[in-house]
Amino acid sequence: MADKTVAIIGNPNSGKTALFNVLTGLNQKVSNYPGVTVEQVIGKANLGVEQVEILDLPGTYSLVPESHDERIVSQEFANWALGNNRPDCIISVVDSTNLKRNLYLTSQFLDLGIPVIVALNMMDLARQKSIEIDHEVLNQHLGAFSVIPISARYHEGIDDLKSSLMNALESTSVIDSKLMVPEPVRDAVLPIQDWYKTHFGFADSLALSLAIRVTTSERVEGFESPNSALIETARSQLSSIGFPAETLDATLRYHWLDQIVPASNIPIEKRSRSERIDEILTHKWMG
Ligand SMILES: Nc1nc2c(ncn2[C@@H]2O[C@H](COP(=O)(O)OP(=O)(O)OP(=O)(O)O)[C@@H](O)[C@H]2O)c(=O)[nH]1
Ligand SMILES: [Mg+2]
Repeated sequence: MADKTVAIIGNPNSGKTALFNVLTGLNQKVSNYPGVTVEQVIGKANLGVEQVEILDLPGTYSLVPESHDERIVSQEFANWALGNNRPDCIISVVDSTNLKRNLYLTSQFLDLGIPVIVALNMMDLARQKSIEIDHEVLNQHLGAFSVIPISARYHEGIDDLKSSLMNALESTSVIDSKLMVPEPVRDAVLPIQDWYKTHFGFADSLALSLAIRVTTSERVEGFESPNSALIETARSQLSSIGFPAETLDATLRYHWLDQIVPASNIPIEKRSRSERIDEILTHKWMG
């Protein structure tokens, strides 16, 4: 049987390569500045009985590329959407101390219909900053395959991540995006969503995601786009209801994340006594 493939994606400097090294036993360069990984790197990991191919990708904040290494990621997004080299699972590595910003890219990958495991990385730093995330509550809203707190640097949560990965690789459940899109916006982009569905045979979520992106940017990296008249009609319909098309994708995704990220924060008074003591100790002596 062919190897299964797992792709690691995320913002620059979120710890993707650190996790890749933990999973594969390789020693790719890890460093504390963005843009360290500039090509994709492949390694193998042993997950119980299975050998899995792991792909480490350059970091990016968005799918609108501003550099060569960012273009690699947006090109892969397009390839995977079109069914080329589609990974069996995506691990989205996020910096837990900067959750909302990091989940923006995650949310775009959630629309592909591939199981996504969100690795809440840098939990060691989050603890020091008294950031507590209820990962189960977060995932009820996010709709990923799972959300697993880890620290790639200190090898925390890696067993949980691996066992979730094994489950994801066996999973056949259908994944639907939970992104909140107001009805008038849905109506405005519906003809474009339909175009993506008939043209490429895409599922609803992916077609909607691309319709939103193409209406925002007028062009989506790696895909043929619908004709400009169709896009122009959607844009003027949006502006007539007060939605600026130029920022549509970011506005919708950040609005959604603004609702769901605070809902997953555990307020300090709700934490257990031992957690609170832990925090005091961390503050006082570990700084
Ligand atoms: N404290 C802490 N630091 C981490 C953790 N994971 C990674 N780092 C550090 O974060 C920095 C970035 O790690 P990389 O693995 O190079 O990040 P990357 O996402 O591959 O970065 P790019 O390839 O540039 O996109 C390094 O200094 C790592 O040591 C973690 O769990 N905790
Ligand atoms: Mg890297």
